[in-house]
Amino acid sequence: MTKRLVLILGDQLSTDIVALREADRARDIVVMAEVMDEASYVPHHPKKIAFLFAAMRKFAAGLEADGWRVRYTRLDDPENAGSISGELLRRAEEAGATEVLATEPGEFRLIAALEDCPLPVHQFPDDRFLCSHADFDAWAEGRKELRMEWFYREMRRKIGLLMDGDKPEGGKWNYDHENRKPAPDDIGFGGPMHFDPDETVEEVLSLVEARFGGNFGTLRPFWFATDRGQARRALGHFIANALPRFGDYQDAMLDGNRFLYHSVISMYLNAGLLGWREICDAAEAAYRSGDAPLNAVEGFIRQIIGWREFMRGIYFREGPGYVRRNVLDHQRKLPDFYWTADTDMRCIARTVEQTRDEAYAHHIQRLMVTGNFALLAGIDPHEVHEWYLAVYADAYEWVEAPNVIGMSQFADGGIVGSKPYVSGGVYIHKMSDYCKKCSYDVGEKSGDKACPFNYLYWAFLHRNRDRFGKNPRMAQMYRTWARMSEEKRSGALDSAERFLERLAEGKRV
Ligand code: FAD
Ligand code: DLZ
Ligand code: SF4
Repeated sequence: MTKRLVLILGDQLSTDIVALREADRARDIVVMAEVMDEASYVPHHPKKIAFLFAAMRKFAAGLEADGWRVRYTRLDDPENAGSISGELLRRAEEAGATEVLATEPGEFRLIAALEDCPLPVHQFPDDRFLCSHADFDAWAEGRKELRMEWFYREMRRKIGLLMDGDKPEGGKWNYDHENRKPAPDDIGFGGPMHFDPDETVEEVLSLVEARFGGNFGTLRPFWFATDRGQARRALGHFIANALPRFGDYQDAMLDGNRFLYHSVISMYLNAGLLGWREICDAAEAAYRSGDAPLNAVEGFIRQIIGWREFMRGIYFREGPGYVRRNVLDHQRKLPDFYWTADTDMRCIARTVEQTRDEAYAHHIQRLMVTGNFALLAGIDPHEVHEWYLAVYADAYEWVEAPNVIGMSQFADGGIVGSKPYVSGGVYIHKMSDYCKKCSYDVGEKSGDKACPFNYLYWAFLHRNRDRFGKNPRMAQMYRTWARMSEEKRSGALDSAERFLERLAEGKRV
């Protein structure tokens, strides 16, 4: 009988993953490998690497306890071939195996590497998602515009989540008008559940410290869940303690609170420790039992069965060239302060600091602080993409790229969003308390003390007027710009030019 290898990647840590379902416990051999190729295609945050290696080791031990034969390669194994294909070849030779069962990876880079592997590799569609590639393509076919809201409604109907017969629960599909409140003075939630490192985690932390200590990011204290049991507890903690306020403060930011009412489960979900269904079921159950309001639960499940699935659909539909899109022709280098937090812009400094410490920032920090700045300043979107892919514990290209290239940088020309997510300082001021402690003045529109987001915003609109001037969703802003006095307009444009010159010269801003 043919001997086969079963490949399990670092973000495929689910016991019901298709490659395992297709395999035979009695004759096939599971291969898992910590390899330098995967650990260094971008300079990943040390917490991200430690999380994955620890979770991989525990998952492998679980499979062995379940009767699977597992060949697990640690990073420091002298025989380590350094790449996934190399490890497959080495293990195939060792075991006399002639083919490989795999679940399709979440990045084109690795899909291509498996296609090029000298062994035959069967890549099965990853069915841990609600929407398959074929279903997404069928939904997208013939539509002039792909909009998440329509896709989301389709997903709600498909699985009957938060439905009242064929109508949405409560009569409306979307309760966002009740959400998006500015940050409250205090947060009655102590943040995500922390887990003390056990022996496996400690061993991995020492390895990561030695091998990746120079990467951007603080490794310790390390508090992530690293197995399914812990991830389930982290989910339960969120549902019971934070979900009820999730909707209200979803878009808020606080200088002194890194997590607000966010779930901080994306790294567990994306690695396979949790599944979308159990998360959404738990949230819906909290609503049905009266423990969480509809605006919170609807807002939360929309992120998971709406945005997350939509982003994956876009990535696979658009293909490998997507990460190189740059329709606005932005060419500036990513400023050093994305790595050092060394900037007087308080909102950026605090977001980068927390990214460095936690490998986490919530959506609005990613979109309206670091993302917004990069777009306004005209940073090369590919550099922005590589930064996001490296620094967040939940980052894999299938979900990161549409968020960065599409939603945040508008580099895809409007596939993900119908208008660019740009704002001046006023939005950040409304949704956070960063501006209070900033050395820039959010109320000033030009000059050395003025908030850079303010004049960069007008300069962005001005230089892109041919592209966005006729966009009905931006008409109001162009009218405001047109109504400003000539003096105000040139003040903003001059300030933007001076700021961008200082940035290019590497001066502190
Ligand atoms: P919550 O706010 O509690 O939301 C619940 C869940 O919804 C998340 O865990 C996540 O699974 C899902 N979700 C929410 N928004 C999105 C979205 N836009 N796309 C996909 N899933 C979403 N998410 C990633 O998982 N990986 C990334 O690499 C990533 N990069 C991003 C880059 C940018 C520029 C932006 C604007 C967003 C990015 N996101 C990414 C989406 C979102 O910011 C994170 O999913 C979220 O911050 C994770 O924190 P949380 O678990 O506390 O989420
Ligand atoms: C992100 C990552 C890292 C840092 N290391 C490994 C690894 O050593 N071995 C592995 O199998 N997977 C790793 N991963 C996850 C892969 O990069 C991921 O499977 C692909 O990017 C596809 O999403
Ligand atoms: Fe950020 Fe401007 Fe507010 Fe400073 S004033 S925190 S730069 S938005």
